[in-house]
Amino acid sequence: MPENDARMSQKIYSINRRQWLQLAAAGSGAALLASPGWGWAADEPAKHAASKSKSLIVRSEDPLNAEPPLDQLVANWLTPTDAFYIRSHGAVPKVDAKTFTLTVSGLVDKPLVLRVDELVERFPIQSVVATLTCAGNRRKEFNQIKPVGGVQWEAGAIGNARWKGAILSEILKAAGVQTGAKHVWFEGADELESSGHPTHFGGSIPLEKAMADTPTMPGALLATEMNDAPLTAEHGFPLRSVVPGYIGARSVKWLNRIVVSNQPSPNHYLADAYKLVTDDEASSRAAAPPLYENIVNGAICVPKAKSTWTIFPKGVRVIVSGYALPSGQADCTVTKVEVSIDGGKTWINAELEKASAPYCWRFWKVSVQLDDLKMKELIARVTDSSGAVQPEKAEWNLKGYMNNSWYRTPVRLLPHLI
Ligand SMILES: Nc1nc2c(c(=O)[nH]1)N[C@H]1C(S)=C(S)[C@@H](COP(=O)(O)O)O[C@H]1N2
Ligand SMILES: [Mo]
Repeated sequence: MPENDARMSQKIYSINRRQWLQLAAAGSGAALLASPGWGWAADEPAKHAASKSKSLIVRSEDPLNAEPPLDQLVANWLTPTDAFYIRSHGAVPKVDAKTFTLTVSGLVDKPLVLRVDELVERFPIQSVVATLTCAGNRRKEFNQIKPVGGVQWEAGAIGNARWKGAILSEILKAAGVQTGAKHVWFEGADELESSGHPTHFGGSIPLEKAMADTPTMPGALLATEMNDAPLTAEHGFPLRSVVPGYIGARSVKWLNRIVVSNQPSPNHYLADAYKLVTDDEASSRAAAPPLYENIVNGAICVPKAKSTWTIFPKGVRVIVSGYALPSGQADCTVTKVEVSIDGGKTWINAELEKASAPYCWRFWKVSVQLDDLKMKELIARVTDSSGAVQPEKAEWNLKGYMNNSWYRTPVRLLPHLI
């Protein structure tokens, strides 16, 4: 197929079937990566690996939820795996990579059952950089308006990685999507409980998104690698979906089931959770649409916000830096980051670092002189190419999702002491 050939030339095959089998034979992802430099020893159980890593602040031990300190987060445009946030709803499932299979069923002519080595062997592979962020990133800041439950994320539930794997649309084409299909469901192998019933983590994306490949970016990827190494156990070994531009919850880890349907997934994490509601009524949840695309967002990472404030001497020059995330539509990029030291009355343009890439965050920095003894905070806001701007206040919601308010770092100035 000429069209396929053209696309294939863009792909990099870095892992072949034999290598995959060797990796699979070695055991879990964590064990594979238990080499010096990965931050933990080979004999430590994978589940505890990240909490032992110095790079992450653990927000909950069981299930493991952890985020990096903000100054570390902006140390690298490509987030090292051991500094990448971990968001799990349950324990990391025990999987045997040799026998682990992905099933593809539903509105398809030819249902598929694929081992991961077959997936890697049979379908075109692509390697892309995309930012993943949790819809609950910056949840903690909502407490200033009204308390919110859930993992108390600061602004570190975000990371930018290189993902490599099979292109979802190619697998769907091989299965033969039938007319009437509108959604692609994902389900993971982790065993969870919802309202007393056993369930799995899952969700879905519109078929249109699954098929929305460009030469440089797949609509979605079935990733086996993160940052040029097999996925670690916490990040979904041996297989996860990666949906560029969508909230992290749609990138399902330990992915073992795909269903093509005319309906969105009935899974709790799409049908009920991850919605913007202000009360706990089932009717409100049913009426609210599922969250899919990321919204424009950003945070100041240096200086790091403290629980009280950071103190500077009056007149000091400070370099303020952070990350900026564009909305999750195709081709949307960060176009402007502004910083205010007078409560949002006037704004100073920050310098944007690195060429902008679709579905990726962009770093920025600006040097400001702090002269006004009355100043209370550094504020930052991001604008993207769709014209979306971070609002002064995001709408409070019960679950604390999609907080993209102006980011505020409290500071206090001290007069010069002579
Ligand atoms: N199977 C499974 N997939 C999952 C989750 C989960 O708990 N189980 N958490 C989701 C959420 S809410 C987010 S934000 C991302 C986090 O991916 P990471 O842990 O690799 O950073 O995974 C998503 N995929
Ligand atoms: Mo998330």
